[in-house]
This record gives sequence, C-alpha cells and structure tokens, in this order.
Amino acid sequence: MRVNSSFFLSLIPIALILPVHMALAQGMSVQPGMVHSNASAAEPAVNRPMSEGEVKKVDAKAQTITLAHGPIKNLDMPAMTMAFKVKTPALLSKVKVGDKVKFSAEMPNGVMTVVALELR
Ligand SMILES: [Cu+2]
Repeated sequence: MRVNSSFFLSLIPIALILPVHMALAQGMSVQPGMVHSNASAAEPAVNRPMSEGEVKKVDAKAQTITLAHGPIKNLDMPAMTMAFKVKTPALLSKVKVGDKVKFSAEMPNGVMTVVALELR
C-alpha cells in the first residue's frame, strides 16, 4: 500500500502541471500574434519609409496618382514614372499636378498603393 500511495502521489503533480503547461503553451502561441498585430498597427505611423516624387497626373475617378518618383527602398524600386492606386480618396485631394511630394508606397495584394502622401 505504501508503494501504491506514493505512486499516486507522484502522479498528482503531473496531473496538475500538464493542464497548466498546455494552457501556457496556448497562451504563448496566441501572444506573438497579438504582439505582431500591435507592432504592425503602430509601425506605419512611426516607421514608414517615405519616397520623393512629383505629381504627373491625378485621376480621382480611377483613384490613381501618377508620380515621377525617386527610388522606393521598401519596394526595391528604382526611380521611374508610374501610376499608383491610393489607399484613400482623401490622399488625392491634397495634391495637384506639378506638386512635389513625399509619399509612402506599399504593395498589398500585389497592387502598388500610395498609403501616405504629403507636400514637400
Ligand atoms: Cu515605380
């Protein structure tokens, strides 16, 4: 009986620890995702790379802007003139043809998109 009771006693800690351990493992698998989404939500405002460009065309209907732009480091793109989609129509209302601008472009879903735009 002594052997049996100590055997069962030795099982208790395992039975207690296992669920806690699993809960921790689940917690840890959730947390990086939450941290990551917090980081990417905060990142654009603080750490968004800006490129320089000159407005060549504004198309409010198509919601595109054509820019003669300098190198876009984050997209690994050399200087060229090209059309971008804009993230929001409001971005287009700030600028007109001939304006020199600073802008930030991203490529969500493979579509080159201006996500921030300001006069310089
Ligand atoms: Cu380009």
